[in-house]
Amino acid sequence: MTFNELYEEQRAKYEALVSRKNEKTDFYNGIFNRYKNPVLTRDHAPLFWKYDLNPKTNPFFMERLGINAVLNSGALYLNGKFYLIARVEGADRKSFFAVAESESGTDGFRFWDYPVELPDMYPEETNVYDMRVTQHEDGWIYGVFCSESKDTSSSDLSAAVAAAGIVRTKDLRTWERLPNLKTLRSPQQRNVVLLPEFVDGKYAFYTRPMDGFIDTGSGGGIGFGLCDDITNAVIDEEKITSCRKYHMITEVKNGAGAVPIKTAKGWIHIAHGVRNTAAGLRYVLYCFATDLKDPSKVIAEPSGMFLGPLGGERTGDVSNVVFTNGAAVTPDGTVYIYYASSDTRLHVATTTLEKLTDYVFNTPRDPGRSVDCVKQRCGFIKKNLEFINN
Ligand code: M1P
Repeated sequence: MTFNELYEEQRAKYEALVSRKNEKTDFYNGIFNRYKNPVLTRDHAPLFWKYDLNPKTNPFFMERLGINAVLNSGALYLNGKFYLIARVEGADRKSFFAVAESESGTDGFRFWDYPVELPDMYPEETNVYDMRVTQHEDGWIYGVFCSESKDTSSSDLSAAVAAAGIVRTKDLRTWERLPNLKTLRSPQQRNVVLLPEFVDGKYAFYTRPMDGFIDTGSGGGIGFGLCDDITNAVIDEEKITSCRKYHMITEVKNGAGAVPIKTAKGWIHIAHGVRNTAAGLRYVLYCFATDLKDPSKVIAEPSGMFLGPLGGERTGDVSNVVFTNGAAVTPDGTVYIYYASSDTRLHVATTTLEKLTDYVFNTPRDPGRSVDCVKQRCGFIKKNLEFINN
C-alpha cells in the first residue's frame, strides 16, 4: 500500500470511531446507566499526534510518537457543550492533558488539535495527571492535578513525590500556573479537589494526606482544608471527612473524585475506595455527601461501592480499577459521570440529580460487620416479603 493509502485507511478508521453513536447497555441497578462504548480511548488521539504525515520523513507511515492510554478526565458542561480534560499517556509513560469536546456527552468526543501546554514552573516535575476541573464562584476555572517528581532523598529509582499542582483558565486554552498546594501537616498529596464555593470566605480543598507516594500510611482518608490565597495556597489543618476503615471498600486508601455536586441536601461526592486482594489493589467508586454549611462533615455514606469494574473494564494496564475525577451536570439535572477503567480508557455513566440524591441519602450505611450486615439484609427481606404478601 502507498503512504497515502495507509493514511486514508487509518483516517477512515479514526473517523468511524469518533463519529460512532453510543447507546446504553442493558445493565440495570436503577441508580445509573452504563454505555456500550468508551467515550475516549487511545485510538481517539488524532493521527497527527502520532504519525509524521510527511512521506519523505516517514516513508513507512510509522507511528513516531505513540499514545498508550486515555483515562482519568476532568469534566465540564459549558455553554451547551461537554468538555473533558483527559489524562493522555504517551507510549513514553509521560501523561499530559488534552481537551476533548462533544455535543452529546456520551459520544462524538474529539480532541482539540493541541494538548494543553502547562507553564513549566517546577523543573523537577516529571509527570502530571488526573486533573479535577472546578468552575469556581470567583470566576476562574481551576485545574488541580497530581504533580509528580522523583524523590531525590531515596536511592530507589522508582521513589516519587506527589503534590497538588494548580492552574487556572477562563477558556481552557490559556492556562496560568499557580504554585503547588502546600499542606503543612502532610508530606504528599494526590486526588486533591477544589470546591466550587468559598467556605468562610476561603478556598476549600478536599485533600488526600499521604505519608508516601503509594501508601497513604497514617493518612486517615479524604481530608478537608481551607486556604486564604489560592495564588499561594497553604493548608495547615486537614480534617478527615470520609474515613478509611478496616474491611470496607476504602481499607487501603480512598480519594476524592469528581468535583462535588451541589444538591439541596448536601454536596454529593463520587470518590474512589481501594482494597487489597491476592490479585493486587482493587479500585471502585463510592459516594458520600457532606454538609452544605460545613463541607468537612459527612452526612450520608451509602454502604459499599457505587460502581465497580465490570466485564471488559476489569482488564487493562492496571487491571481491576475504576477511577473518576470528573462529572458534568446539565441544566435538566442529568449527571454524566466519566470514569476510566483499568487505567486504559474512559467511559461514561449517566444518572440524574434526583436519583443520585435518593441513592446517597436513602441507601443504608455499611454496618461494618458480617453479623450486622446479615441482620440489615434480613430486616430488608422481611419488609419486602411482608409488603409483597399483603
Ligand atoms: O492506578 C489506579 C490509580 O492510582 C492512583 O490513585 P491513588 O492515588 O488513589 O492510588 C492514581 O495514580 C490514578 O491515576 C490511578 O488511576
